[in-house]
Order: sequence, then structure tokens, then C-alpha cells
Amino acid sequence: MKTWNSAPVPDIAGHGGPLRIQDTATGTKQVVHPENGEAGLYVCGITPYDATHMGHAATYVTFDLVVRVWRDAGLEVTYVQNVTDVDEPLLERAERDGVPWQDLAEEQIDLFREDMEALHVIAPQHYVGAVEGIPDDVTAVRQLLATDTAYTVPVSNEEADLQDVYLDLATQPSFGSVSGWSRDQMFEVFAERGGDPDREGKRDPLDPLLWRAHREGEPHWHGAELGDGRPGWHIECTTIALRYLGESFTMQGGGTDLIFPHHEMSAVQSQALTGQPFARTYVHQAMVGLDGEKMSKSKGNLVLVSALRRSGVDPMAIRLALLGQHYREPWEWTDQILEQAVDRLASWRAAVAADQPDGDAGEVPSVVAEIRAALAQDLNAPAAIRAVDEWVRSGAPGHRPTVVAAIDALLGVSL
Ligand code: 5CA
Ligand code: ZN
Repeated sequence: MKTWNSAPVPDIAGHGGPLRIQDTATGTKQVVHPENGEAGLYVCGITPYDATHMGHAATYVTFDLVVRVWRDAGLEVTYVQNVTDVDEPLLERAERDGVPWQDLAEEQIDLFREDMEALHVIAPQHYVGAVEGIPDDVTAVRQLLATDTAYTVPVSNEEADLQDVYLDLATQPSFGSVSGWSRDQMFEVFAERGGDPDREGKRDPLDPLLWRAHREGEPHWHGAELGDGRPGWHIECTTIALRYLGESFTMQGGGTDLIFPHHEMSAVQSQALTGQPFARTYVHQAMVGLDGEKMSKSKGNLVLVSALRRSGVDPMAIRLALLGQHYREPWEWTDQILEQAVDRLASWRAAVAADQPDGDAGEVPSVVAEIRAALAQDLNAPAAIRAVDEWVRSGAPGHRPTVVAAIDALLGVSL
């Protein structure tokens, strides 16, 4: 699938240190800096039916910081993101609005690309639709059946040849290793996050759906001996990550709403296929809310990037508003947060535009080291912003073009 255009990333002198970041699976901070100099990142993309709200934007800006910090530390980064371009919520919304689901998806993906470009999010090298991955899903599900780690459940007694396929979690000792949750915790969210605990014939109510046999009126693809149908949500991300990043890549990312079941299931399915751990670290963006609730398409309490852009808000101010919140702290979007970011952007721009001596071109001002250090410590963007504020307050000393380039390269904010 076509990706978007990345704004150029200026070169800056020197290198930042290795990234230390909180890993959900171990619950500890880890230094994530592969020895071979190559980092692989998989971030779960949108389900394209109502893009892009501030929660999505926060997630993609957070992982954009990971890409920037890694590159600044001298790593080569392969970044993969998916689009869940066929799934229940997309189909339901298309049905409600009386439009073909493909059209709705295409329109929302276009809007998402525009939003990402405007926010200066570096594009992934591989932007992959779930539909594009279906042949790999079929191969994977057939392999899981062949190795007895998956089983079939007939759709109904009358149509015994129509069969859904589930992963048999009992065969997978690594299940639970991403979230570390108890079964009680898992059951609390499983149904509301796309699971089907009450489906008759499953061996364990938590077993994830791998292949859904074709039902009347639903989109479907050929599945060889699986029959016609479509893949389950988690296997889509498993196979896209494996194809483009290989086994045991560096980092899997997304919002905390994906820790369970999505990332847990994607990982256990991969382990069942390859015998190897899926990602080496799991990083999650805390939920962004509005008026006391998680911002979500299903609730409809949305502040959209595109709507703000249309109303004339500078996308760099939106980006600064997001960067002002630490990724691990849940927070609520308010107009005040945006107003502060608009003011901050104006003050930074005024400081670098002011007619003053420019300092020594050979020297890297200390504020650059402070930005680097803040980001390398669990992506502390608010601390990086405070360092720039302080530099601005003290009259923007040192070689200004170097600082402007660093703010652009490391924070993605173009002044
Ligand atoms: N297509 C799936 C992932 S394969 C999906 O979760 N799509 S989504 O459109 O619902 O969300 C896209 C990304 O934004 C996911 O990484 C999700 O975890 C994140 N996200 C969704 N809502 C919020 C929110 N309120 N705050 C922060 N991140 C969010
Ligand atoms: Zn995903």
C-alpha cells in the first residue's frame, strides 16, 4: 500500500545515546539498541473508519520519536505499519452509512496519510493493508492446523463443512508473557476488544479466532483448504510483522488498549509458528481521553487532526501539544493544551528569528545534548521541551541554526 511522504530530517552533528524505554512484557526499562545496528519496529496502524483523532496521533508521534532517537543513535531503522482495512468495526460503519467498505477505508486512509504528513511523522518503509496480507495469513493458519496448534469449529450443525479456525492456547506455554495479566483480567476486556468468549465449541473461551468462514453478505477470500473466509484480526499483524521484519524483531508498539488481547495474541501466534519470541520489547502509549472517557471512534468523542487543520491550527502546534505529554501518562485533550502549544511555538519561532549574533557554527549548543538525553530516557519529550523553553528564555544562545535543526530532527517540529 502507498505510504506517505516524510518531511526531510536535517543532519545534526554527533550522536545521541542508546534508547532506554519501558518494556510492557518485563515491566522494566530496557536499553533497546541492537548490536548489529539494525532496528525493526512494528506499530499497529489504524482501522480506517474515522481517522485520525488525538489518541491515534499521540501513538504515531510517540513511535516517530522512537524512530528519530534510534536514527540519531546511529541505527538503521526498518519501520512497518499496518492498516486494518477489513474488520468488523469498518464493515459495521460502512453498512450504517450505506457506503462500500472499500470506499470508506480508502477515503480514511488518504486522510490519515495527510494527517501524518502534516504532523511530520516519518513514513514507515512498509505500509501494509491487512487485505494484502491474506495469502500469508492463509499459509500461517494452514501451518498451525497442520501442527495441531489450531483447531476448527463448525459454523453450524447444518453446514458442517463451513468451519472457523481457532488457536489452541493450551499448546502455548508463552501465552500471557506480553501482558503478564491473570485470566480474570483477560476476561474483563476480551469480549469488548473483539474477542468471542461465548462461542460454542471453543476449547478455551480465550482462544483467538484465526480464520472466519464466509458468512452471507461478508467479504471473503479464497483460503485453500480453509475454505472461503477472512482472517482474524491478530493473525493479520502477526504475518505482516514476520514478512517484513522477520522473527524476533526489536519492538512492537501501539496504544495500551492493544496490550491484551491484540499484542498478546499476535505474539503467541507467532511463537506457535516460528518457535521464537515475536518482538523483543513491547512499548505502549497511554490512552488519550476527552471529557473523562477514552477518546474512541466507537464512542464518538473525537478531536480530529484533520478538523483542527481545517480550522487553521498549525500542525506543528498540534505536534507540540502531543509532545508536551509523556507517553506513559494517560491524559485528556483540552483546548488549553492546544492554546499553550500555539503560544510555545510562537515563542520558539520568535526566539530563533530575532536578530542576534548567531554564535559559533562549530559548537553544538548544550541544549541539543539536553534534548538528546531527555528523549533517550524513556522518551521524555516534556523534558526535552522544557530544555528548549529554557534556552529560549535565556536568549537562544549558541549557534541557532544547529538548535533549529536539532529541534526538527529529534522532535519533528519545524520552526
Ligand atoms: N487497527 C488496529 C490495530 S491493528 C487498531 O487498534 N486501530 S485503531 O484505529 O483503533 O487505533 C490505531 C492506533 O491508535 C492503535 O495503536 C491504538 O492502540 C491507538 N489508539 C486508539 N485510541 C487511542 C487513544 N484514545 N489514545 C491513545 N492511543 C490510541
Ligand atoms: Zn495490530
